Amino acid sequence: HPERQYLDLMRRIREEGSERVDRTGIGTRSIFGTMLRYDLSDGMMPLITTKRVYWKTATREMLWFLTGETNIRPLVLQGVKIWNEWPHANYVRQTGDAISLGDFVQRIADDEDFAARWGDLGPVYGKQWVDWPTYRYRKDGLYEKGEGINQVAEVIASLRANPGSRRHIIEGWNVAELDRMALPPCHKTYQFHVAGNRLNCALYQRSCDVALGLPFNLWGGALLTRMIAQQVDLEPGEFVWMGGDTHLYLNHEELIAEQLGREPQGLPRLEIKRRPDSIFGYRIEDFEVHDYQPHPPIKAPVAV
Ligand code: UFP
Repeated sequence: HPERQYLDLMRRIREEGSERVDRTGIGTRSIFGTMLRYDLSDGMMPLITTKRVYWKTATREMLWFLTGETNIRPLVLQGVKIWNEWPHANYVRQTGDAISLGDFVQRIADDEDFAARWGDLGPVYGKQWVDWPTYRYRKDGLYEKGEGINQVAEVIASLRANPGSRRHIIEGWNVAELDRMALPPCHKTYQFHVAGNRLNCALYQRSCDVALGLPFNLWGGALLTRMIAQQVDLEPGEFVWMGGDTHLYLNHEELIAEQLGREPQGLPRLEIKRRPDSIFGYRIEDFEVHDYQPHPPIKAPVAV
């Protein structure tokens, strides 16, 4: 079963990973340099079955990236909570107001001005993917803002025009803007590769929370590959995931023990029910997952 790779990675980090003090102060066990490979043919997806993964939430996040949006408000209004901790922590730190996470999120939903001021994550994925900033240098040595680059649209154009290229890349790591991002991109580089009539994708993730983050990142990467394949009229090929610092948080032990005691079940498949005119035209209703009967969800705290 393809999910064995994920469980084996989890087990290996738990047994062989070196213990490290990390930015969050929680501590991790970590291995540097890891790889997982998934065949995406026949609709197959790297959707974890040993716990329920909220694939619709991850899909909404991916569609939100593609809009170029970096404010959490559109996610909040759809009930997607995954980015809430960061703006909340920032708000509490900057204002000293000890508002609860729940009340903060409610205010983001109710108050548009408040959301504009406190709900933005800075120039994270969406901004870099579809509107990477450029600068035009003038004769006087100063520079002015140029037109933003839509990397996603450009990769689609290059896959169509020049499939054999080795330069089909979407990059999130904008060095000049890292200091303004709530979280520097984790899934930072996507490279696409055409082999015959198939589209392969490699994702490089610099930092990976294997228990909570990776199930989402695997789904997201494979989903992006499926959408792009559909747009450029190729069959989905292989999805290769590569991790830099690949870790388990020390406070995830209960989740890990529970999950490693479970058996993968079934081969979930993704059906995309419509082919929009562009990569930016997908809606949540376009996606349906078949044969997904996962084990129950497992809750664990996210490290902020
Ligand atoms: N993380 C993921 N996947 C993501 C995401 C975050 O695994 O998509 F946004 C985890 C990795 C790490 C933390 O545990 O969040 C980011 O912290 P740092 O920037 O210090 O690597």
